[in-house]
Amino acid sequence: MKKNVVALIVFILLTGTLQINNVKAVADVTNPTLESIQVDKTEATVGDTVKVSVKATDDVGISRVRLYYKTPITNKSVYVSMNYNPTTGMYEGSIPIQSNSESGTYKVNYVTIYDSSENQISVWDWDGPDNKLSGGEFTVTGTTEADITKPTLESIQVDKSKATINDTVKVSVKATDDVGISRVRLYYKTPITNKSVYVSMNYNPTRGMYEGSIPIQSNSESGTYKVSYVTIYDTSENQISVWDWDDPDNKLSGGEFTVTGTTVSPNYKNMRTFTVRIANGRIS
Ligand SMILES: [Ca+2]
Ligand SMILES: [Ca+2]
Repeated sequence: MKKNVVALIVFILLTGTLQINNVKAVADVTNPTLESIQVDKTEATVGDTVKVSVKATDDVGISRVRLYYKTPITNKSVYVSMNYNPTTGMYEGSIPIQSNSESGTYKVNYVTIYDSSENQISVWDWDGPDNKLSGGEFTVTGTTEADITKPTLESIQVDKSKATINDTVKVSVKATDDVGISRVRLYYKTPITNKSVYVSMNYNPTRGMYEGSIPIQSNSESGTYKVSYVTIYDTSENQISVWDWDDPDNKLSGGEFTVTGTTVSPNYKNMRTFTVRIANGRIS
């Protein structure tokens, strides 16, 4: 019994010492280096796959590489998943060219390289001409079905312009796109404290509109709620935002509604808040 305890203590001491030495031995404070980026073809068309390879070095070891391209027309950032190929000693990714891929020259937007201690280095396309990213360029031709047109906000409407406690205001957004809308994000601004409130919007196929609900509760701020901004995305991640301060056609005003009868009136602004602390069942 006693022997076992001694053995355990010796074990703990030994492993503790070993761990400390181990940490000291592998402390890695040096960032990795990007050596080069290359593609297996500089011209591509529908049905091709462009293989991109990143060579990186580190004093200890590379753990992963994150690579983003920029599309030639809409300048969207596109993530390319990179995996280590032990045969070539490089990180490799594939970019399939489809009929709806944008035509033109694809350039690397940025690459981030991590070593095994999470030290990292990022190289950006604006880092200058010697940034080593140009090796990743390739040009796509012969694709004609890319969606490069942003969606349009047609209108916003509410089912009631006046509301009180226990009402639910239903807000509807009509949006169009040459291909298709994927989602709508809508934010209201509260009348007193000007807080931005997100309203979840879901597509109603019967009405062809995105719809959301705003329940009015006793503690809702009273006054006029206005749309702060709406962002509409198409199925190719093209997006348009309409803001309350940049709405020349006054399309957001259709979303306005006024709340009365709730306890949070304009005087609420002037109320003081304080915290009551309860300890051992007594207010302290
Ligand atoms: Ca390192
Ligand atoms: Ca579109």
